[in-house]
Amino acid sequence: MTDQAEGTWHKSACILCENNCGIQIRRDGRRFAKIRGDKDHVATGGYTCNKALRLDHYQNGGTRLTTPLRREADGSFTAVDWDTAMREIAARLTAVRDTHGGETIFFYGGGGQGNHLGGAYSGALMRALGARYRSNPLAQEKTGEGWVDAHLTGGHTVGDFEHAEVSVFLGKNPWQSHGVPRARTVLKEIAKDPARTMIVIDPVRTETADLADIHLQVRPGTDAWCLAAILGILAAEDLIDHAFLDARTTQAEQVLPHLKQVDVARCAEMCGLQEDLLRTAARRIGTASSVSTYEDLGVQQGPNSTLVSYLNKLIWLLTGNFAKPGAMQPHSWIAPLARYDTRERRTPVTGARMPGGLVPCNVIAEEILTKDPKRFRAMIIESANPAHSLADSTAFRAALAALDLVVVIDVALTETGLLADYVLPASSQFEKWEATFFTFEFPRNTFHLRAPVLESLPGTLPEPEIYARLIRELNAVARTRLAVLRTAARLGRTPFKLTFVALAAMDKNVVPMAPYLLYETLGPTLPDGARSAAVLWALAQRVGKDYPQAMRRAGHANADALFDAMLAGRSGVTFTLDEPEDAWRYVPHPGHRIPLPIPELLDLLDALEKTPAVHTTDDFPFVLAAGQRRAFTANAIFRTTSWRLRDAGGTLRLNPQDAQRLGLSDGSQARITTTRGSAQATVEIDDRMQPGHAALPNGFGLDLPTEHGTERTGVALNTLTDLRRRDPIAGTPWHKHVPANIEPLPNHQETP
Ligand SMILES: Nc1nc2c(c(=O)[nH]1)N[C@H]1C(S)=C(S)[C@@H](COP(=O)(O)OP(=O)(O)OC[C@H]3O[C@@H](n4cnc5c(=O)[nH]c(N)nc54)[C@H](O)[C@@H]3O)O[C@H]1N2
Ligand SMILES: Nc1nc2c(c(=O)[nH]1)N[C@H]1C(S)=C(S)[C@@H](COP(=O)(O)OP(=O)(O)OC[C@H]3O[C@@H](n4cnc5c(=O)[nH]c(N)nc54)[C@H](O)[C@@H]3O)O[C@H]1N2
Ligand code: SF4
Ligand SMILES: [Mo]
Repeated sequence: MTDQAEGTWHKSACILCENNCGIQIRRDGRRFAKIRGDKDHVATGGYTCNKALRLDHYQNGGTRLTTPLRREADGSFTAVDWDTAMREIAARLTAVRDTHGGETIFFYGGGGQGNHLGGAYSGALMRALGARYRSNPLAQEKTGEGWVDAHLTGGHTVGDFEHAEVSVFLGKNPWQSHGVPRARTVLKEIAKDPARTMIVIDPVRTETADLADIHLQVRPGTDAWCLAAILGILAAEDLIDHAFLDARTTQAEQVLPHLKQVDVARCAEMCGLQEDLLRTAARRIGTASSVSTYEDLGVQQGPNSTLVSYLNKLIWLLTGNFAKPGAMQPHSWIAPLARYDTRERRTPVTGARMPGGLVPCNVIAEEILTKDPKRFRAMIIESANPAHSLADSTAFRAALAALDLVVVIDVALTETGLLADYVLPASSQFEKWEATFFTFEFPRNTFHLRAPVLESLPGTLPEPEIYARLIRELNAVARTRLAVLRTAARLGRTPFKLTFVALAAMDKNVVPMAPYLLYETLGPTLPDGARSAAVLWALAQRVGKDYPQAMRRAGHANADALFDAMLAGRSGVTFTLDEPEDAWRYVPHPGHRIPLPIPELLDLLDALEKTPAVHTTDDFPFVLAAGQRRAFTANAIFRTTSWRLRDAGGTLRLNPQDAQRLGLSDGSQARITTTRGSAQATVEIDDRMQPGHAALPNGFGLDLPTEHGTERTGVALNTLTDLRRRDPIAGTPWHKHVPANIEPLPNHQETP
């Protein structure tokens, strides 16, 4: 990164959503002068959306931290040096462990949309402390789906939308939120091909719905009835792939009777759709040569979410849409984002289920705000802003205040950092080696290790170094152990591997501490300062063990060759190449068959007739979708407002009828009130919304520093949400279904 490098294009990736499109950056000093797609990128081939071009606002937005901060008794922050911060934090964590037990130290985060490499080292710190509980944002969106997947196919699946004859988007707006790689290109291709059909299930006529052949514009929160109706029609009209069920699944006979009982007409009425339209959609799905579906926040953050995931998956399973081109596919992983285990772990205080081994985000505050001696006492938070992003900020903030110690690791001083005892400044995602584990592709699965684009901002450190320093302070690993591995690493990869395997056989701490051990021993031998990539060596070994043939087909003779390819591949590498039949090998159940019944969820399906579909009241008559993805939202990754070229304030979108009734017009101010709080927003009249439904964007309402204190633009959504509104199984929040009242602000009231 000398001056010579200024005129060159640096390869990296966008960090704003899970697609992590490959980009190239041209610098002017530390500024990102130009950004364009990387045509060589193995997964995205040059594609980007409008947001990647704004990444300079992340890198140089002006709110970066450059020194560790310590909270003093009077509540103020003092800048402290790294050695002091590390020594004091280690001492305070040790005190919590010695007094209350290591399991009262709780870890949250470990990565956002663009950075998972640092988080890969957090497990070693947890091990060193005896910490056992963790969570991250997946536990407020994807854990219900993961729980269902674990029962059915045994793991995560993705749709093959590039080839599917029928594509179904369920509570998902890929035009804006992506998730489907190269989403806009893929959606346009589907729309213009008369042989292919797009079905969108969404109460809002979204940009994706504009391209759809069939838009099932359900009433908000009634997807369970909509999907039950589709399954009822498939069963009644026998649009079921019996050959697939016989050969590839078990116990279908325990599921089908439940579906035959569904009262389709009543379900249609409940979700506000014409029965005929539901029949058209069901028949299209039931007769297609291939179907892929994508369920996302519109259903995962609403009522009956785990049931809806199950019904969604039954639709493609009963029609045989698994493990063939254009249909749903399992896939390999570089590292699984969560591990689902049928032995259910429970949280220590409230006994909540922990799908994926994660504490549901909505119970964290309840696990802390109690007198129970097993309550969490300390929290380490990395790459997340839970005081802003978790339901019920008021409760979560009270929980943070009740802890003995809160440590936040972030690039900026966030809403969560402001409540911490220590804030540790991380180098940005363009200043260090970085990667994500969003490796969801089949048959060609790819991984991208990014090299730094510029030097670390002085005073900041990459997360792997922060974790390593804390572990050194804790004296968690014997020096002799490190010395043996260091010597082996100097001798070469083969001696290193043999030594590592021998140590692991001797000492059960070696595997859990592996990221740290690798960082300290193999790390310094890696080229270009890629010490943080050391953990990938262990992940490559696992790829070689779990998917040996697929790895070799992708061109890697062995795990070490794959590791070297990851280190060298600036536009990413294909790490596994599967064949369609390999899909079945990913199904871990006996005979690689998919067991179809989930009794608990079949009970909920049967009970739908008596399940309330309306959660609004006279006091709170609107359904507020608190967190719509829009053209200029990107979680809370940018901490500037100027990155947005439109919708600078984050409008409240309302149907014209509602607006007229309330005397609101475009640009007027409205007050939004819920059981938990109230906020003010600018109204945007939008006939894409249905009456009674309102939407606010996510990612607004940050408290940004100004010359005179802080300033908040737009609504901090979770001042409005209630942590008790959550899924009974996965504990996931109802962000998309918040009963609310909306009224004009008196001083802005206009005559209708
Ligand atoms: N531009 C942008 N892209 C992003 C992000 C971002 O902040 N901005 N964030 C990223 C992240 S972290 C995620 S998880 C994804 C989320 O991506 P999405 O899930 O696609 O995003 P949302 O807009 O939250 O919700 C999707 C749709 O659900 C609909 N919906 C609301 N209520 C209901 C309902 O009751 N039933 C049904 N069927 N649909 C309903 C909404 O109208 C919306 O169109 O986006 C990622 N991509
Ligand atoms: N009401 C409501 N709430 C929601 C949602 C909603 O739709 N409605 N959406 C939910 C969803 S799906 C998600 S995924 C979450 C997201 O919410 P969070 O998990 O809190 O994550 P982000 O907003 O993506 O912010 C990530 C943090 O990482 C920091 N960061 C960026 N780069 C680095 C780095 O290199 N190192 C470190 N240490 N930190 C870094 C950023 O400054 C930021 O503070 O929000 C959830 N909350
Ligand atoms: S935000 Fe846009 S450019 Fe960035 S990764 Fe997602 S789709 Fe790609
Ligand atoms: Mo998310």
